[in-house]
Amino acid sequence: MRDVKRALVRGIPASFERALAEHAPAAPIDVALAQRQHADYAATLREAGLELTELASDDRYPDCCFVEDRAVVCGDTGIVTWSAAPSRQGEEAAVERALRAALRDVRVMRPPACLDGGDVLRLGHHLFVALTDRTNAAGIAALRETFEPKGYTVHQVAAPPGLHLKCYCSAPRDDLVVVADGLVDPRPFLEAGGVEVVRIPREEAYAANTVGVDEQVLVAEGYPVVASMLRSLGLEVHAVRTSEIAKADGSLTCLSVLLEYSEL
Ligand code: CIR
Repeated sequence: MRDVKRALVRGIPASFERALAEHAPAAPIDVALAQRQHADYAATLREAGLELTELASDDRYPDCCFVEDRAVVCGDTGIVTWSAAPSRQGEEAAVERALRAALRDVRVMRPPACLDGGDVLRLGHHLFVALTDRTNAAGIAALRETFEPKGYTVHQVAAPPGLHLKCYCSAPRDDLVVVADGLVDPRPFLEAGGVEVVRIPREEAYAANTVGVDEQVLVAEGYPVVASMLRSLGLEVHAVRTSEIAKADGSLTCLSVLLEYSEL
């Protein structure tokens, strides 16, 4: 048995211009550019040392590339989640198949429970989850039922200012949380113990959403203060272009599910 570090990703569909967005973007989504940005993201994960499982995109689901929302995985256990957004219901089937091929224990959330993985921040054996328009109390209960018997603690935190909890915070390592100053209260994370909080300036809030792979971190391109703060912590920074992803309210964590487990 060996530890496998793998990421599940799913390509950008041709229908991506119809992806959900809280505000219509000033310029329409350039789908071909979004696909190139996604390919660069996947290549960066590979460069950082991850193996990838790449699911085919599905034009019936304009948001299917935001695969993070459809599963929460800890160790050899995963829960496939149900979306509160009708246009995203159905994305979960392909994610469930991929998880069943990879994990020992796969649960499936059923409506009325709903949850987006973007609302769950993991720090080691602590899972922080927010109640949002996409995550309800039954979804949080399903998260608890799945992971608490496996030694994880689920903490409910305050509702975030954006669509998801991780719009303005992320945990690139188990001992490090990046939060946008004034937008996310870091106290619950600190209470978990053994955690350092990096407060980034509000002007660069979008870049609080990072993906960490060991001592490397993916950061949205164009946020120099965040990049330099993370470099000064000794992390190797990879800047990733996200202009088209951002038009659909997406950022970096949304585009993958990270898997770390022992092979079956
Ligand atoms: C949505 O509204 O569901 C997508 N357009 C964006 C999802 C972003 N996901 C994430 O931050 N985890």
